[in-house]
Amino acid sequence: MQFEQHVFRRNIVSESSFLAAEADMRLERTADKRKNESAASPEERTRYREVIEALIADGSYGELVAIHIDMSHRQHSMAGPVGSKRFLPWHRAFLLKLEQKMRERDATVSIPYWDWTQNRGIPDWMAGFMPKVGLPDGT
Ligand SMILES: [Cu+2]
Repeated sequence: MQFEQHVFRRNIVSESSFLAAEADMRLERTADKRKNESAASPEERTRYREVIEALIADGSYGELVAIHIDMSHRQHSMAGPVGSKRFLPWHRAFLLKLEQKMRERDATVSIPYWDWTQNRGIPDWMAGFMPKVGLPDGT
């Protein structure tokens, strides 16, 4: 019971600071509109991949991956109804955090959306993009 309370308290602190950062980013981005990935130019696609590779190289991407694989955030449906309700807002905040990191490298880059109702397959320009990501714990 004491352990559960500790974990619960830790999650509230870490998630509240994460979501507060997201709220700050949202204020900065209110005029932005996501672009369909199919409309991204070859240059935009190249910059996207290059920025991701740069974030992998400096460890930033791995830090975000470590947050995503931490299931104590209960951000997926496997956490039950709470996870289902948290899925979209949690991932929206997560992607804004990623995009902020990307823009520190290249202010013109953005994360496009993928309309899988029109294109069921992984977009061609991302299909072979599977770089190895190192996590902060060295794995
Ligand atoms: Cu997820």
